[in-house]
Amino acid sequence: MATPADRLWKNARLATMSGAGVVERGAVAAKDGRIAYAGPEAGAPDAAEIVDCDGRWITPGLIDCHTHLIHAGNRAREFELRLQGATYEEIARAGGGIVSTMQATRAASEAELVTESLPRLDALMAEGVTTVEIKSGYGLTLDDELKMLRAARALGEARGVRVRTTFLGAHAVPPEYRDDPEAYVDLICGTMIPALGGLADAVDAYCEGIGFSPAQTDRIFAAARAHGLPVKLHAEQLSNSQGAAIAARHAALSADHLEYLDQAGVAAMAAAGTVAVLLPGAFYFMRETKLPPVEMLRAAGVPIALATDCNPGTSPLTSPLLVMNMGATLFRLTVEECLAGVTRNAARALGLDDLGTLEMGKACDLAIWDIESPAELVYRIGFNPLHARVMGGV
Ligand code: DI6
Ligand code: FE
Repeated sequence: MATPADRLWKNARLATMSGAGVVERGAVAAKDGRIAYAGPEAGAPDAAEIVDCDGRWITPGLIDCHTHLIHAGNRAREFELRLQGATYEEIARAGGGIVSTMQATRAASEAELVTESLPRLDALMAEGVTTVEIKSGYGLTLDDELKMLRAARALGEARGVRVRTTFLGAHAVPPEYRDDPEAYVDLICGTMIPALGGLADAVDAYCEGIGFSPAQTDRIFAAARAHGLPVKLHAEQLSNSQGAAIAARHAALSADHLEYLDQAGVAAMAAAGTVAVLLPGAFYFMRETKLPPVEMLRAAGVPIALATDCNPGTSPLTSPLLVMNMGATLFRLTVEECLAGVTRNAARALGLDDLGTLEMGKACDLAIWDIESPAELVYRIGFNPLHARVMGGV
């Protein structure tokens, strides 16, 4: 018999999210932080410590693959203005929107950003999140962007959660460059990206009428790739700018939002292996009516992920369970698709192939649930059946 595992969770039902599907009466074993076994209990190894799950379900720890978790202040006032009829674009063009959060974020210290953002991280973790992507993009100067990225890393250390950071200097043109956006793109490409020095795991851009043009996005992505960084894109959210095709051309990990994505964009993503990250919280909060082309994505075999897009302007949302419910209710995704969206496909959207399924060799990040079937995770609204969360086998 091989050396015993460190810990064994037995008497569980497994949603492996791998080819193995569901395992009734299953067990998961951890050794040195990795999954040493996931399968029928009958074949499980010995372990130093045994946890009886009393028939509960185990899924991979949830992964929120698109957030703007780090920011200062909130935009409740802007929300009220929108309730009175103002549009998101009008507010942005009048100096509100992303720029108002930028001002608050520039004024905050790194420690203040951590303190303000921790309750949002705690809300995600309370629903089983073990990995979270966090973008910069509310600093828009080199120093303030680096401050955000350091705060994101510090947040992960404070809670022992896996954090992947994304540099989103191309979130908005800051006011000081309003008359010369190209000069700001030069700054991103020539100064900011070269200075990231390991603080960012990927580069993102907001390709939109009120953001950056396809040509500017292309330039930013070329600079990112030249520095060895993978890219992701906010694409086709408010209009079709053909951003997904640019993302695909740069072998993007993901293109996100995608309500206005067309067949050519879908085909480009399929060919490049780019994940479609759908963000139903933003769709809901913006009262969008144009649905992302789910049927086309399915037909082309593009993997679909789901994320909170937690941000103060368009998706002040910190519940991956509600995201799954919205994915099903608003976008008509199946239960299996919703679960894959916050596990296996979310891992892919971050380029993390050692997470997202219950398979030997993957990191032992688990969520253990008080439910009778996985559909309950998607079906309920505002109810949290998490029993326990396991990070790296602990
Ligand atoms: N993600 C974003 O980055 C923007 N919209 C979205 O869905 C805007 C975020 C903001 O308004 O602060
Ligand atoms: Fe976003």
